[in-house]
Amino acid sequence: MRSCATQALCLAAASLAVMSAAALAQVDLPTVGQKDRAFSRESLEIRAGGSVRFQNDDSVAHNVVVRDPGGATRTSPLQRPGDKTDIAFAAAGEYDVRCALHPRMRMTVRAQ
Ligand SMILES: [Cu+2]
Repeated sequence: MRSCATQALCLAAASLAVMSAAALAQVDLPTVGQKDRAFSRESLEIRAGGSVRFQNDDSVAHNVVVRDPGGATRTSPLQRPGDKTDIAFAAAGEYDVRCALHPRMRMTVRAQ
C-alpha cells in the first residue's frame, strides 16, 4: 500500500527530500576560507563527528594538514584556487590545522 496519492506525487516528494538533504549538507558545513595565505579564522568550535569545509579563495594553492588529538596527521590533496575540501573531525578534542605550503597558516578546530 503506497502512502502517496499518485505516482507523480511520490516522485515529487522523493525529489524534494533529495534536494533538501543536499541543501542541508551545503548549509550545515562550517566553512573556513583560505585567502592571502591565511585561514579566515584562528579557531572554530564544532560538534565531534562534524566536518568543516576548507575553501581556497586565494590565488595560490594550499592544502590542509590536520593533527588529530591523538597526534596522527592527515594531509588533504593539494587545493588549487577555487577548490573546496571537506574534512571530518570524528573525535572530541583539539585539532591543529595548518597548510604545509605556508607554515604561518595555522588554526585550531575544537570538536566537542
Ligand atoms: Cu597555503
